[in-house]
Amino acid sequence: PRTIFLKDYQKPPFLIDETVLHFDLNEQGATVKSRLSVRRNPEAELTTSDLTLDGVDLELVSIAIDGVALSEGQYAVTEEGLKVIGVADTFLLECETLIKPQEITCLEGLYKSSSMFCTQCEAEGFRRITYYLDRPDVMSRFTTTITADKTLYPVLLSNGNEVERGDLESGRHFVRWEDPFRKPCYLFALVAGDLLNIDDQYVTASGRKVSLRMFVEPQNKDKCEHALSSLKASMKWDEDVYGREYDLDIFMIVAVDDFNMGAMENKGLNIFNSSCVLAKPDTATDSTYQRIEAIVAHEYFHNWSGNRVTCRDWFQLSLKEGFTVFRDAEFSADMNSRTVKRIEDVNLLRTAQFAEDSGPMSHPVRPSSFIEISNFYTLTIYEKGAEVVGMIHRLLGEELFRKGSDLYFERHDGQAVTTDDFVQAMQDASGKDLTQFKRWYDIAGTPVIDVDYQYDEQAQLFTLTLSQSCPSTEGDADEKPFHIPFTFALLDSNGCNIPLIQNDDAVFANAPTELVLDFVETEQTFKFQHIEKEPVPSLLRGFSAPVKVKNTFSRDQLLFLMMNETDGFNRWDAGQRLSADIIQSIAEDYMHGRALNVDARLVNAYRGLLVSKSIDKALLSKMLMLPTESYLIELADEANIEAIHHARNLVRDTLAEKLKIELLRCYQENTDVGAAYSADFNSIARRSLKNSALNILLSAGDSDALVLAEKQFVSATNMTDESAALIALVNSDFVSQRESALNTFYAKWKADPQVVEQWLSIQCTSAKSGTLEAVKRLMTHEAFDIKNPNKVRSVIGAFCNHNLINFHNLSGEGYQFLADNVIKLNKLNPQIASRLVTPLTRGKKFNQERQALMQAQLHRILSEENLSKDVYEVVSKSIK
Ligand code: B3K
Ligand code: ZN
Repeated sequence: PRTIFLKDYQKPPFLIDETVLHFDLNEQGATVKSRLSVRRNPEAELTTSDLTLDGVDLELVSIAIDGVALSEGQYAVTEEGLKVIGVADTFLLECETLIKPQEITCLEGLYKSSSMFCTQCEAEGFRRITYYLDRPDVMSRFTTTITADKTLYPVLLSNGNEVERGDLESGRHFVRWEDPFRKPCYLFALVAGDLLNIDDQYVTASGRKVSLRMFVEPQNKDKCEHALSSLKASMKWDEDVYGREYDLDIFMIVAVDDFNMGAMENKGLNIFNSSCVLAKPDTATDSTYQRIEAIVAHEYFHNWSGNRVTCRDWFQLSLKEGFTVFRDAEFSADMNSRTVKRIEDVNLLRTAQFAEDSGPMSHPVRPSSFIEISNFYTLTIYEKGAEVVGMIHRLLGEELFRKGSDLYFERHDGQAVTTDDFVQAMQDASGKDLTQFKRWYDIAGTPVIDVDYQYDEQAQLFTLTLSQSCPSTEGDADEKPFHIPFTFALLDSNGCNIPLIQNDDAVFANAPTELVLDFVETEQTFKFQHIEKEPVPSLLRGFSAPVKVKNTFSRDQLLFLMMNETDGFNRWDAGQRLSADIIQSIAEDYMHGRALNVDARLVNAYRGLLVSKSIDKALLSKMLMLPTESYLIELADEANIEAIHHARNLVRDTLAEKLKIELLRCYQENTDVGAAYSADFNSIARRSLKNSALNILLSAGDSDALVLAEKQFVSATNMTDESAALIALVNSDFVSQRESALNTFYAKWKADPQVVEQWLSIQCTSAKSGTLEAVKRLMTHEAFDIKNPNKVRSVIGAFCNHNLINFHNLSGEGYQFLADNVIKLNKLNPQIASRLVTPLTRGKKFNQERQALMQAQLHRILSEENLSKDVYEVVSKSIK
């Protein structure tokens, strides 16, 4: 396989002004006719007499230029596409190709998902539909006509506005769509099926009426309300916060069961994975409600950040993804608890993105090379990319950031641009020099910050010294520092913020109590004057940069921060650091066969939280959760999974035993009987609190909790409570109760794929039951289908990523199981196979023995014949 480099980028030699497509959909296959108005690109660096188009798995039926069929010798068909030899400066190219949507299992291009046709073109799927310049910097106006059997496919959709429809012979019909906006082909979409539409409307700020239309299979018609209300909220928010209005008369959302990722922002026709858009209270959990709100917003926001202004090439992917994740995170923060949203995002970043950043596939936010672009839809591009935009936001402040985004959209509307263009607009609008900041886009790896501080009582001076390093640039002579916004405060012994005076000129009364420090040197000192008593520093508030801060706090300081910190994120983080520190020392003792004790200070701190009348419930619901095993592994140099698992469980069981009364009270106080379901963040927090309390108690084998869980399981009126009770039972030692609950649940919900996915993953993530045998048995269950990515994720993905104690079993069977399935999926769906392989590439965190077992499986995969580019890239880069 060939590596593609950013440095080799060249402008397209040809442009396509108009794209006219005609689809004939049939049960045997589909015929695609294209009419492309091609012209030589006057700006191209390279002039060539031949036109080379991309095309994969296409059967060419006919080809003509300006109405004249080409003869042999005038064109050549290759594995990768089509070459038309010796073309003029402008011409009309007509092609007819035959494709087989029914046979596509990779879910790219035009494929069938149950009884409907749908498409997925990003990144390079359009070349599986017809011959084309399949690159984002070729933007064209699309007109699409679809013909199909009218009974089987009454609904025929594509991008833009419907302009014509009519009946044809032999029970067929057609619909024609015109998209007035030029777009790259990765934003093309087509859907055909027997679907119901649920309609709504939105009036834009300037008074234009937009029809909102959701298309679903008939059985899902009562699962659309939440997505539609999230959509309207997103449309309003983008007007209020970014001044961006929607630009077509109709916005459509389609739900599809077989989909490789969450959703796709095709112009005017977003296609969603059913699990990321369909919800009603009795089938979807709170976290699904919130995920849907975030993804609907994300795809909608792409209409500006991605579609109106798109990427020049796929190395710039984070231009649209990082920015759009930043936008959807801000939206969710505004709709819900800002602190909780930040906690969830940072948790993901610190466990999964940090692991990626130090793993074999580590890459910068703007990668400089790839083999398969599908492998780069990563946490680094998305989440770290969003952090990088968030840092610009922090450095510029709300107002200048908005000026910057206005300039960016205005300057580049209708263009395909780079991350440099984005930063330039931010710099030009704000006057803030972002030259050094750009390093965040180019360097992989997570910077580490060492914090040192001193208090001089006599001089009333507090001195903070920060130093930074980045593992990926170690030993690099040109190593330059990052520009890091470091949000900082000082707390007095009552937990109050102290005014921060950096030089004597500052007017005392107006001194800020929180500062975003511009940390730009390798080592840099900041001084704060008139500090009367020794303070406790509050570091990297709100996680103001995606870095690791070396822990400098004692347990007592962490306890103080856990109870008094005024920054909600840091307060939660202090609790996480304290719990992690305690779990780590228990794990050490466990490994050395010493007696195990849980530091009583942690129990007392939890008691304090549980009885506190003042703490915000949303924050408390997060503070009650111990650091995950994945995070504890990420914190370790060499992780001993048995010790971590054992130590964490011991802490949890101790809390259950010592705080039984408080936990039961928490359960009761947060249980509503007979109240209607609401997905507002306060109700969500209360359900989360109650269910955490139940889970802690039942995991420790408490029999009162068993009674509560069984009662909740049968009487729950929403899926959050029903599945939480099931999870608690499944993770308990009450074997007969757990089996009966699982059977009852399946019998009740087997017709609902979204609920069945939950049923599968609850079993596969149970540390108790999650033996590999149970997982393998589930793969032969009627509910499982290896061709459906959601089922694969719920079973294989859930087990390998979230059942660590069983996956990492020293027999090596977990690793072998994963490799077997990667090999199987490599043929069916390379994108899913390559994503699944990740846990096998994380060997670095484990001892030699486990590393050797993982490497053996990677070698086994690599020796497979016909390995896809996707799997090849990940596995070959992971082999030592
Ligand atoms: N842009 C799509 C992701 C496409 C993934 C292609 N392998 C969804 C999103 O980020 O909004
Ligand atoms: Zn996106």
